[in-house]
Amino acid sequence: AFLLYSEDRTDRGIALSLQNNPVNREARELQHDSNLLEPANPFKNDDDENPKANLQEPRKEDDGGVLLPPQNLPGELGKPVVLPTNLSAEVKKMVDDGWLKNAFNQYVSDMISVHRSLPDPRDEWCKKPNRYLTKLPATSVIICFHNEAWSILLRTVHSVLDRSPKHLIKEVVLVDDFSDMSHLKQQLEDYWKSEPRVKIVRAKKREGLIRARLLGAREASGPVLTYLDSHCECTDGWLEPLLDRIARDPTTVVCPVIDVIDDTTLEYHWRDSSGVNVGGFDWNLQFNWHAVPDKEKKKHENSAEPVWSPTMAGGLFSIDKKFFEKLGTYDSGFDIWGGENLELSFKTWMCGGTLEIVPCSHVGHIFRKRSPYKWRSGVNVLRRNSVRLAEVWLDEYAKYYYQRIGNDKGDFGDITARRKLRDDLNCKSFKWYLDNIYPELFVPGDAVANGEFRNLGHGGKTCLDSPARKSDLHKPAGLYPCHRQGGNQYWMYSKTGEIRRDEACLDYSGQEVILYPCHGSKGNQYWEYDEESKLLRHGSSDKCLGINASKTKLIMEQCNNNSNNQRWTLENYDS
Ligand code: UD2
Ligand code: MN
Repeated sequence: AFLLYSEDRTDRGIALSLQNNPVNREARELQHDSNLLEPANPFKNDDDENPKANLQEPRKEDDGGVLLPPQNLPGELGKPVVLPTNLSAEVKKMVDDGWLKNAFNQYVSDMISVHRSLPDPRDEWCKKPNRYLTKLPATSVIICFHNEAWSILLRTVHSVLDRSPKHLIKEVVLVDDFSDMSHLKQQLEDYWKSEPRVKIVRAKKREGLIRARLLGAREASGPVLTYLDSHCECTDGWLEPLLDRIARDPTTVVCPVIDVIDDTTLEYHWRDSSGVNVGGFDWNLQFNWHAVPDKEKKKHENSAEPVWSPTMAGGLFSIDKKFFEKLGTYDSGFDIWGGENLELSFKTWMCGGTLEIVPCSHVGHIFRKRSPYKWRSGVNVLRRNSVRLAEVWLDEYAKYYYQRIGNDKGDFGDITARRKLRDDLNCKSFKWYLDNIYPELFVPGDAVANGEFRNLGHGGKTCLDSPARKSDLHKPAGLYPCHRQGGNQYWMYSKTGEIRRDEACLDYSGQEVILYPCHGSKGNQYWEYDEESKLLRHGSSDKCLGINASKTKLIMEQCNNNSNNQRWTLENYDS
């Protein structure tokens, strides 16, 4: 739940049309089917071991069961693998094809051992004797995949088996969400034939990750469920600190720190516990990361201790199976991707549990910049999931999400069973959750105005417009013809004089009018709105906000009561 994947992103459109091109399909299948096409080793040196050999079978173990990968192989110790720039046309095509299919560098992954070594990112605090209970519950590890790359999927599973105490892994359940890549069929079964702990479950139709996870849960026999994405790597000692929290209190839901595996080089990046983040969300119902709030920091002596988190990212967590069932698992009406992480987060807190990030546990994940697989056509899946979430869990706060989507809820299906679940569990209100678990969140109801901010100059059809994503911070805020659909034109005017959306505030320091992280100390982010004159006067410069004649740019000018291009209407203004 990191990126807002829109289903009609042009880059994905291109990817799909290329994939459907018979020539590409053939090349792809050749590669998957039989590994007939050896990826030519771009570092080719006749003495080198063929990198593809690493993918075929597990490495030999010495007597102590310790894996001994030669340190000079690509990617060992989580080091980056950088392809040379002078690739042959044939190799370049394979590299491009890998990107197209997976949205990460599959070619590089194929060069790296599926048992590669990783750095140990743990704080010394984590390794203290008796840090964890000696008797821990075993877990079923559930990994769902839809058309995952071979080497990435195997590395995920091997990292679990290689780096967990044997008795703590009840089984690894691989749930195939109706993939059509041929390497995920018989070849996958054959590969795990001699590993009784790995079970493969197949969905009979494309279910999406949420129902696929539920399918996995039904097959799981361990008292604890641990979910991972299919492109992860677990580091040393990742499991015990998670299970320890659940052993102490089965209503605790725990997430490891999610380290970044670089999508291009597969480098394993990690930070020490002082850089731990917790999860939040915005009123688009999108997940985001935050520094640990001071109030939470004060509760701990060491930064490696588990911290409370308002939400989870979604993919990587452990939960007591009975508690998961008590909470009604996931809403099985959620399709394909998204929203389920907030559903589980909200109900964990609201229905008597605790959600934690455990800094002693590190698992890497490849964050992709686009979604490589097909979604459903004709419905906005993510919106539908989010509306179901809002209808069931957000109470009177649901309207703030609806404002962001132009109040267009669409067909969200039947939610009576989910509402009943919430009633039966006697869960606390969303207001309680916001007041107690996520007081840092800016609530639009505290704003004096919310909706479109329309300029009355040059025809009066221009609105303040900007995506205001993290990547837009520090950049000029934009303008666009008003469209009345919320989204990038949904703004709030706060009681303290900010013009903001989520964490982004309109800010002027003498140059351009930009978006900047809200700092709450007025100054360059202070705007005084006068309902009579409709001027927005800026605090520190005493100038007024206007637009240029071509309606393309925000400008700051000497305030002028008679100038329509400095006049604004703020929707739902209520002083
Ligand atoms: C994040 C989560 C992911 C999930 C998602 C939706 C992390 C690291 N990742 O996005 O787990 O919670 O947010 O909120 O927290 N898959 C299927 N069937 C599908 C689509 C996906 O089985 O129809 C699998 C996919 O192969 C992968 C997992 O579900 O293993 C998550 O999908 P993703 O990697 O595209 O999601 P991600 O990491 O962007
Ligand atoms: Mn993922």
